Amino acid sequence: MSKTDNVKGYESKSINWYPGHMAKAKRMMQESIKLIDVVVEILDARIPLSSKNPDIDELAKGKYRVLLLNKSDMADDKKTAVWKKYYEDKGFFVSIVNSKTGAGVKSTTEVIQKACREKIERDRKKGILARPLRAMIAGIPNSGKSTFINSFAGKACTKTGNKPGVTIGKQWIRINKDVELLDTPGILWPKFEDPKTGLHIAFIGSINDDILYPEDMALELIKILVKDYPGVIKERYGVDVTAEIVPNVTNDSDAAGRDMTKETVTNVSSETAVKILEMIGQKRGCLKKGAEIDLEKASKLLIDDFRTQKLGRITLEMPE
Ligand SMILES: Nc1nc2c(ncn2[C@@H]2O[C@H](COP(=O)(O)OP(=O)(O)O)[C@@H](O)[C@H]2O)c(=O)[nH]1
Ligand SMILES: [Mg+2]
Repeated sequence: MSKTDNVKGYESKSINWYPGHMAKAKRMMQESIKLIDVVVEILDARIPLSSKNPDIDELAKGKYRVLLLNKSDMADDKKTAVWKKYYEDKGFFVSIVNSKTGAGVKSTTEVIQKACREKIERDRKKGILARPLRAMIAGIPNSGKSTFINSFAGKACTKTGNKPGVTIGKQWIRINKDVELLDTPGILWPKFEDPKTGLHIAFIGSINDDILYPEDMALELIKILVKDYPGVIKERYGVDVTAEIVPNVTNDSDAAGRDMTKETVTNVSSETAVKILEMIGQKRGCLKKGAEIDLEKASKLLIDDFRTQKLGRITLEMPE
């Protein structure tokens, strides 16, 4: 039995995550979408791919689209800039924000106006008096919808209340003379097409951890860290990752005798990841009775360190 066999598979637990209230949330969005000009989707800048729900492209057909790369304070600035460009190239209007401090939040008004400039122009030509643009915030759980709305609306905001004849039961928050927000954000459930999406979404706390095994999450995190942030594991845990990998490389050099260092480091095997996890566990004294390393405990420690930013600012995904 290989070491990886001890690590329970993702597949075995990937079934029951889908929440029953998904249909209701989707219905709410379908109803609300008729009332709005622009959908502002909030992404977690640490996972700009996994936190974006492709369903919304269908739901928001014909609407202007803004993407906010939120929690930018927790993500890697350079990578956030790459993602911004990536989505702009796809036609989205993109803004980098930190809803917690408010950085970049106010300027969302301008981004919304830019996204809606066709409509603004059209109305002006028709001589229609400009009314505030109507926006709906959408995003997966824990992406920061409530935090963003509170920051964007600020203290001075007033709920405009029901608009007779138009939006019975819907509350609007007047942000300023240019923008109104629907006060109920659209909740989208993450798409789980790739098993990695499930793991990445779990890292940011969008789904209940009980659904996944911490070992699976830790191994995925280790693979990413070794590949993209090689110094972090050494710095935090005193585990020299290269020492663990380079010997394999020397043995693994391909038939043509090429140096495989790069290939190996960009694609760490699960075996190696388990070895690194064990070393982290050892360094941190995560032991079971009989001095066996407690991989679950080590995994939780690593995940917790990621979530509390003890590993620094880390972006888990890059465009393909
Ligand atoms: N560091 C940081 N934390 C944030 C940011 N935005 C939201 N949060 C935190 O993320 C968690 C989820 O935010 P919340 O607004 O409740 O997400 P919602 O489920 O989409 O409404 C909370 O603990 C927030 O304090 C941000 O820009 N930076
Ligand atoms: Mg909320």
